[in-house]
Amino acid sequence: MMNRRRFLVSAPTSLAMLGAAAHPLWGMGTAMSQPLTLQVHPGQHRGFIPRDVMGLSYESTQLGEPEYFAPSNKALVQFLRTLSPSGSLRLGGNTSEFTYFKANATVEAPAWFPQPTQPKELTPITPAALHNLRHFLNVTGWNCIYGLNLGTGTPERAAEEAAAVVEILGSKLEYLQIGNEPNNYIRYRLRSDAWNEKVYLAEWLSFARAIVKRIPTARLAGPDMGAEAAWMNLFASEAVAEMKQHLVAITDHFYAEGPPTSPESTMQNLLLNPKKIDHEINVTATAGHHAGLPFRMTEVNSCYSGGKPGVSNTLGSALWAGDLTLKLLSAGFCGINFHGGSARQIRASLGGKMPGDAVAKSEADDSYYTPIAGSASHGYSARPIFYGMLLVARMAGANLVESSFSEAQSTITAYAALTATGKTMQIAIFNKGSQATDMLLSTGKLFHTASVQRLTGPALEATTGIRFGNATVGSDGQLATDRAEILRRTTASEFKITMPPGSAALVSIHA
Ligand code: BDP
Repeated sequence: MMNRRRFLVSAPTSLAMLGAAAHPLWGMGTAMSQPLTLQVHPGQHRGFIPRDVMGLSYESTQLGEPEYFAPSNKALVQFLRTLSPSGSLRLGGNTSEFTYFKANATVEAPAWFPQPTQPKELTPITPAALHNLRHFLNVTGWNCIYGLNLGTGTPERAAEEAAAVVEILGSKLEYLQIGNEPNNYIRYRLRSDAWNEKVYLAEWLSFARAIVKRIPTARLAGPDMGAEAAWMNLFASEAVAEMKQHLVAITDHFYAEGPPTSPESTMQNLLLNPKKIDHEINVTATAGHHAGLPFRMTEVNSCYSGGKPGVSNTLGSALWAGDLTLKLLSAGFCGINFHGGSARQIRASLGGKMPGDAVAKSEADDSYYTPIAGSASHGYSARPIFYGMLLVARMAGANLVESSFSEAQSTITAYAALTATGKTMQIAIFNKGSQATDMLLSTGKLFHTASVQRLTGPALEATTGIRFGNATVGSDGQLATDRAEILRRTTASEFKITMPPGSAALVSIHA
């Protein structure tokens, strides 16, 4: 008999305790002899999963094609609706710094002298594009996080654009942001070497003042950048101190790996090395708590610079995305926006190149990490990561509760939640390892039936053949429904499930 010592660590943090080096089993196929028990503690709340937890992030220059975020782009509308009836669409990215608001036909582009790596022209954003966006948000049921240009903009132009955005998007506007990843402005040749967090804060405040003077009800968030402690902390104290009535969230960006050409940007690191994300969570949660504001991951993906083929576009990325989202929620984040879009848009954000092309030895039409690939003319398709997002989106509106494994786990994570009525328990399980694992789900409550929707694919590296609930998302964006698999009840409160290697599951247990 194996010694089943009880490790009363909560399931989401158990992986964090073990670095990737502590994963000798990765790559082997041995089966566990003893079922692993997940004990759920339904009375111990861990946080709420907001209705708009799941989101997408696109480059602002996508608005330069006003027919993209428009109700006439019917398939795209359906992809978003399938993902969530109430998601969050964030517009921003590097290209937000190279746009201007063209209020009417007479408005000329501001004078612009591009540096070698910058777009040759600034992209106009018109009221027509904003009206289409509003209708697109209406028909999808989604809200919008809108990024204004700090990099090449002025407070006056930002205030004018903000006024139009507030008026046209109305209740569909979650909040405005000012600038994208300001900590990178020297690298992107948007500012001189004198740029630092203090100069940034002063500029951000000058834009914010112009915006709130024009729109006294404006809702703002920031700093919309990776969690560099000095920048985050300064923003969380100083920007919040002055803009208290207007600031509604602290926002973070995260790329797990990168660049795509690095031999270190691997599936194994993505799935099993928590060091980088743990640090990120710590910095952002500290800033969020200090500010007394919700915090959201407004731009995220598996590998920066457009993603890595063979990692960012695989089943592995789906498991990563689902697991990451629930890990963030467990740490107090209120939502997440996965970045994506066409290769054209992402190349424009990266100085004209997508380095993943060198890895793939071909030129892609879409970024490697995008959740939705394609275009209106060629048709859209769901990438594997879409399925991981879908799994967690199904938990929106539920309350996370504590859970713990009977033994510390390095490749398996699990997260439990109770729906608003308390009558259904949802358990998301991710097996990122290479061995099948038998699990007992001990719910701590009397339940009668349990069913499971599995997230599966041929292999962690598979880019096609991904299924959720034994169904696929079609080119029309619809997820064909299939009969859910029923789980066997072993006692009044315990169910048994086998988790195949490289798979995830959303278990729904009903009273
Ligand atoms: C982020 C930028 C975004 C890029 C992305 C990337 O905000 O515009 O597309 O990196 O490197 O930092 O893929």
